[in-house]
Amino acid sequence: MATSQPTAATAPKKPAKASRKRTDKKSGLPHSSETYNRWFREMYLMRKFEERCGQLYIQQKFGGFCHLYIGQEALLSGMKEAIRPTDNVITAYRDHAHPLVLGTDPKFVMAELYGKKTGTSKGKGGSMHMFDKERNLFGGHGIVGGQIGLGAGIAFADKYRNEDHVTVCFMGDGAARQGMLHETFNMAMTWKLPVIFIIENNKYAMGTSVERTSNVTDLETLGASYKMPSATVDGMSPEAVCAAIAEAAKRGRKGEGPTLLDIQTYRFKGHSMSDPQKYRTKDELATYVERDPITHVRTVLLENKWATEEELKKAEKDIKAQVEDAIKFAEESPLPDPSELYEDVYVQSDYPFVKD
Ligand SMILES: Cc1ncc(C[n+]2csc(CCOP(=O)(O)OP(=O)(O)O)c2C)c(N)n1
Ligand SMILES: [Mg+2]
Repeated sequence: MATSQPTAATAPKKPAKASRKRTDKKSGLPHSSETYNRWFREMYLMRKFEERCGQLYIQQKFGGFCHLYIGQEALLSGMKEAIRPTDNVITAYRDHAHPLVLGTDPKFVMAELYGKKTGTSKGKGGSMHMFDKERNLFGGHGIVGGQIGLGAGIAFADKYRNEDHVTVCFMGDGAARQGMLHETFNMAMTWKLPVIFIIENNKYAMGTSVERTSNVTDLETLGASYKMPSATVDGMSPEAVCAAIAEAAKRGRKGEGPTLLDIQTYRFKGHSMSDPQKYRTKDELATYVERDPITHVRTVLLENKWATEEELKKAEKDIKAQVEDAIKFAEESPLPDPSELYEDVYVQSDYPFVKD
């Protein structure tokens, strides 16, 4: 753990804001114009940021890995609406969009991808290790399933300190097959930890489908052995995601323990940048692209006259400019000095096994 990054025990907490969830009486929709407008802008930012990342990676502007979130945005917008700024988030390596939705300036995320000193992990983490201490984002983890136990640990710290925060712990459908899940579920239920385990079920772990991974394809049932409240959720709908996470968060804050949500989504791009995608059909992809959450939210805004076409076009233009500014910032930022190589690796500055 880097010295500049939080441990669960030291992370500063901002005061909780009141929940913003409101039903819009006139339209009958579960959220207000304000929320749909914010969802549109958030999801559009995630999408454009990731599209540019894909292009920049191909141009070899930055190296390492690059796993894009395109198609899965409704999960994060739904989550953001359901939780408080004081809650914690931890995820795997498909993590560029998580800081964006939590409010990290895109330029710091882009700088991290470029390995620059101004990046969220001072350029030493790269694509798979986005952190933001102020926003309680605990990474960005490259070991599949590694963050499952860490997420429960963060929740344990909050429970120990009598905080009413919850931890949202994301994992892929592939990660859900790791042994770590079972050990963690067992203790999280035994100790009734305030953690929401979310399977970002995009149907594939690299090129391996859920069906090829196990006899049990209904991932919600993984909670059953531990009597963990579990549900399957439509991940192309920010409304459904928000409702499920809000309910889980309520339970967590009341001391009733963890929840498992199998949130069914789809990634529109390959696993990473070098993926010929022979394991899926174009038709399958098309059925999910038809349900693009950005198109859905755009339609809601226009149909309810909560935004005009011109306003949305203007928002799109502004967001594209914001992403270009982030790229410029990343390109113009300095690389970390080689002398910093061993800094921020361990909290203990004189950790004996690193320096000569
Ligand atoms: C412990 C471990 N095993 C294998 C890998 C290689 N690997 C990287 S991503 C991945 C697939 C994980 O898929 P999933 O959990 O569904 O997440 P997604 O990429 O779909 O978001 C694998 C096997 C790894 N990083 N860590
Ligand atoms: Mg997956």
